[in-house]
Amino acid sequence: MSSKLSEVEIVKDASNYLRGSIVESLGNRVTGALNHDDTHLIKFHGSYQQTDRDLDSERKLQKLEPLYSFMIRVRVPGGVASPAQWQRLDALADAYANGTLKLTTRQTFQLHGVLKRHLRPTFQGFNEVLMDSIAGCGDVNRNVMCNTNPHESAVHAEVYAAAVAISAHLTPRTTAYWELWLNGEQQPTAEVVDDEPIYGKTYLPRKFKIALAVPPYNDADIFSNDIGLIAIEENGRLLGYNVAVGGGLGMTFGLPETYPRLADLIGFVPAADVVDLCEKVVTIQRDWGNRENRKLSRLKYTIDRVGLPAFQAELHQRLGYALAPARPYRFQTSADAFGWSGDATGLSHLTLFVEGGRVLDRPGYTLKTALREIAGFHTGEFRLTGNQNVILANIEPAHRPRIQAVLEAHGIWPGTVRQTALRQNALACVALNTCSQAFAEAERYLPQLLDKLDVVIRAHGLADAGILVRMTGCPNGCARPYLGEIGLVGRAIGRYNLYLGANHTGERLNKLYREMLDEDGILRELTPLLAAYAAQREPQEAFGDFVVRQGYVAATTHGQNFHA
Ligand code: SRM
Ligand code: SF4
Repeated sequence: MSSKLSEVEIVKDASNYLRGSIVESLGNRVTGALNHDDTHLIKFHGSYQQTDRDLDSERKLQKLEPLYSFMIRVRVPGGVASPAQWQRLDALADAYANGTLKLTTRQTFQLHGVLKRHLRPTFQGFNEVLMDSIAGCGDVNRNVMCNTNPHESAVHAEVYAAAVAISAHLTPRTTAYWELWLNGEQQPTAEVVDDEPIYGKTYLPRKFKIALAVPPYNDADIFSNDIGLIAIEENGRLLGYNVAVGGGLGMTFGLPETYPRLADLIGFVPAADVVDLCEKVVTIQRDWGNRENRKLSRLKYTIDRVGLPAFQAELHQRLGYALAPARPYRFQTSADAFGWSGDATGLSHLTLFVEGGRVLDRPGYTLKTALREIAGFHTGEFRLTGNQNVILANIEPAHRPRIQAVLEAHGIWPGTVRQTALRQNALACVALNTCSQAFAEAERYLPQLLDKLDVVIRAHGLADAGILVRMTGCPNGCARPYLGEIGLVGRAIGRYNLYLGANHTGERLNKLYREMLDEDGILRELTPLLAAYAAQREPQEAFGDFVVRQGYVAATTHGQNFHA
């Protein structure tokens, strides 16, 4: 093998299909950590080794090793969980994690703070309710996202089924997960047949993401994915999907060759061929992606390196046909619609705002307990949105008043549906204290900043203006900040870059407006802009479009001019 390959490539190659020395790592009682190489491999099993960064320096002073624990990310295609699954995750969070459930920006659950010795019982707990965390993280296809309301129409249901089928088709075939986590102390098999027909033994060069949307809703933010699929329907019948490739948001400060990029629309695929289309794109990235520099290994860089026409030609060759031209479509919003809704079948749905996606109990606001109680009698599903919220879906008529009463008793109703639209649409990534990449706070800080921004918003009569605010603790982009009409990206503790001018539908990236702002600076910069927006906007004009029209920032037309 070439010595230029990145370290992770060498670890994958030697791992015996993701087994490595994980059994030995788990058996080592001297440390709460895994062997170094296993920290790469465990990602493919849906888990990250982390430390409690709030305690790192104190423990160092005391000459203790960092407080190691694990984040685990479940695989929930399309974000649909049964009440039994919700109850189980709720219980696992209490038994083995930090007592909270984190709803992520890719429609799934994370547990944080799981100690090494509790990994197996946690994985086993998932398994008992038919869940797993395979490919939650790692260089494989991740949780497949999809519009949140499959029961809105037959088309939604078909698109959700496609999300599940794509997820199943692209899930790694190795049996390592079952051996390591579900068979107790049993040693992994020594000999393994090559059972990764799609990925091969070194899997992909990098993470890979797929999302599907049914216009006019783009709540899955499909253009930030390696593959984005837009359902095209005619007279209530699903015809197929417009295909977009090469989206991804991560970048590194000081490295302009890294940039967020939205996926390019390359054609239309009939519904029956969508799984095969995804496989073919994945295999091109497997074969052509950069395996030397992980900063440049996402599909977006592969496409920009070879050129879109060359990529399309290869895809058409692997498919055996050329994609038809993309069909017309229109997105209206990438936000969630909060509160009650009903459908033709007489069932109701309730979209609840979950600040920062964190399901927890606070004094006077016991969301976690309320949702656990609801899971005890609800006969529909819990549907996670890509905006870190939850929909109680398919509620029987008799359960509607009961659910509302539970929410009132726990201080959730009506507060969470009557926030400013700014707060309801806001996204913040996890950041501190668990994320190793964070330069600044996000989830723990954004609510306080919003308290102050809400004052400005209300003063200008903008309480119902659903401006998209997105904050992250670093430039990796986990809360999709470059698709925020207001994007705040952490540079250092208490300091953020301010980006403006994405549109409201997830179809235009924003642009850097100011750097290294502290809280006063953020409020100082945003207050006059919000005042101008309130006074001078055109009817229906979104904030992101307004700041571009007024020339505060230039429109970003492609990832390659994001830094311009
Ligand atoms: Fe992310 C890495 C959290 C969605 C781009 N992301 C991480 C890690 C694992 C940090 C690390 O590498 O050590 C974070 C764990 C923090 C923690 O303590 O939980 C983390 N990412 C998250 C979540 C939980 C944010 C949230 O608050 O909801 C989201 C989990 C999604 C899921 O369920 O699978 C999450 N991450 C995203 C998204 C948004 C999306 O996919 O729609 C992005 C931008 C889109 C993209 O992939 O380009 C994203 N995460 C990244 C990157 C940058 C990737 C790149 O191409 O440069 C990293 C760093 C990396 O991969 O090296 C990263
Ligand atoms: Fe961590 Fe950065 Fe992702 Fe936030 S954006 S969760 S700080 S990697």
